[in-house]
Amino acid sequence: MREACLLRTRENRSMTSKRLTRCVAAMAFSLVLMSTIVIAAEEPRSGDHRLNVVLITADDLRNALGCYGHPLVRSPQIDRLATRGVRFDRAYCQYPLCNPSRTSFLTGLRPDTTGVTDNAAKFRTNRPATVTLPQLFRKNGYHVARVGKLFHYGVPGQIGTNGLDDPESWDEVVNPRGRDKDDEDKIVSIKPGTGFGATLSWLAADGEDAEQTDGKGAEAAVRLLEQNRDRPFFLAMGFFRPHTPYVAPKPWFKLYPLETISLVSGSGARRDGVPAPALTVTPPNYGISTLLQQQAIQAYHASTSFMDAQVGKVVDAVDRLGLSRRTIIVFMSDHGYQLGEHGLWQKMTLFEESARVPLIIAAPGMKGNQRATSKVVELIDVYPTLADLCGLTPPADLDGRSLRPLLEDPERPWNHGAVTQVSRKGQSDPFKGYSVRSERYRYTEWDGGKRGVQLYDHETDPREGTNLATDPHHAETVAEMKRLLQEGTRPASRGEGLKPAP
Ligand SMILES: [Ca+2]
Repeated sequence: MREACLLRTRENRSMTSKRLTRCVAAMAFSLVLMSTIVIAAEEPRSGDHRLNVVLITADDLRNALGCYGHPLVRSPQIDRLATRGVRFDRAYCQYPLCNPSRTSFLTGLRPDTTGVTDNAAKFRTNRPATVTLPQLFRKNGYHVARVGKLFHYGVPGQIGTNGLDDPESWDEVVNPRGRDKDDEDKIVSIKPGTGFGATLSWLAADGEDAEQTDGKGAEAAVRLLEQNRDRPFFLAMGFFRPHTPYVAPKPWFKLYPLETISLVSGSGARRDGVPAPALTVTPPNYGISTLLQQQAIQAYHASTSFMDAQVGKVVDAVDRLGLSRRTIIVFMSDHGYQLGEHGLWQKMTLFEESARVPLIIAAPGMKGNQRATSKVVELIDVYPTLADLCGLTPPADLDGRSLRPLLEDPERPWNHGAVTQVSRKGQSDPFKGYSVRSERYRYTEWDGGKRGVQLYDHETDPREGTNLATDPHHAETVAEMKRLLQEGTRPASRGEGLKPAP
């Protein structure tokens, strides 16, 4: 009996040992298989080793993100992307409005070069032979796809349509349309009867993220990534949040209790010393109540966090599919946004909040990855940067420059300015405003200076509360910033480099 028991015990041990051996062998086989799959995914089927590109854009997103130091905003997905690439802390749009800005960064040309300075013009009318950023990749054999808003479409009116799209730029397009379109009758607006896109309006929506237009867009982008292609790809994913109306599913609003939202005060609220063309909202804050302003900011942040979660779905898919080692991921906005600074809201100003944009470039193997740079860059630099990183030759007349040197060394000297411009269309005498940013100063001229000049010292006055333009102590700085503005607005001068900026 005892022997039988021992025998069984030995048998059991033997069985256990055999099972263990088989189990270990199976695990080892699985690991080999998994690593083979990962390697297979990392290696392009075609043997074409050029890098892929995932270009993710947000709409009307200012630098109100966790990775840019915002005390309230929750943006864990974009923050995560920032920790693996280079975060640009002084990146600026060329025009704080959808169509002019998008046309500019997708062509690599300044608005004065494209001739597009409103939301109706088409760049091919003026420059039919333009090769856009995605088109350059098409011409070089990439599969080039767009999901959502890259070239301009009106929000919310043209959601789900091509809008002002450029068919020559893409092999494949997806125009997502979600329940946000069907819920428009529930939207709250501070100015009922006005288009939702042009005023402050919002909705804490019923339903799930995946039902929203941007949720459907993220899913479409993931599906495109999952199509294992035999050639490198360029995928542009254009989210349109947090553009007005600020619509996001209800749980995102709960992240921002109204009592935690403070309004702009102190130097950031000042309007004295500001030229009239700079003040786009009169009366200040549209004259609406503190509560309505808080609700608008709550909804803007909620829309941002919702959009951030959709960004995470796309980035997760790149990682899950084993594409990260050979895929560049860019995250950026088309322009910034005012949330009450100087009593101003939305866009079309030349203050810092409207001109500045988030920009993150995560390119495999860059020495500067996981760091930030305080050097001044422009959205027109994205086109030559992506061409450079992928070994493509861009058109010779681009207005921007490759940011590769900063991706390799975020601290290197980089004495360039960033120019942002707007048009003011009066009934009879339209004129322009130009603003240039150096690492320290912002300088703005309205109608060549005839209708006002602004100078702000960001070292001492980051809220742009004190206009120093007419202060004789700053005459030298004004002269230097004028020179920087002239350098920056001269067509196709950008490749030559500028003199050291102040
Ligand atoms: Ca926009």
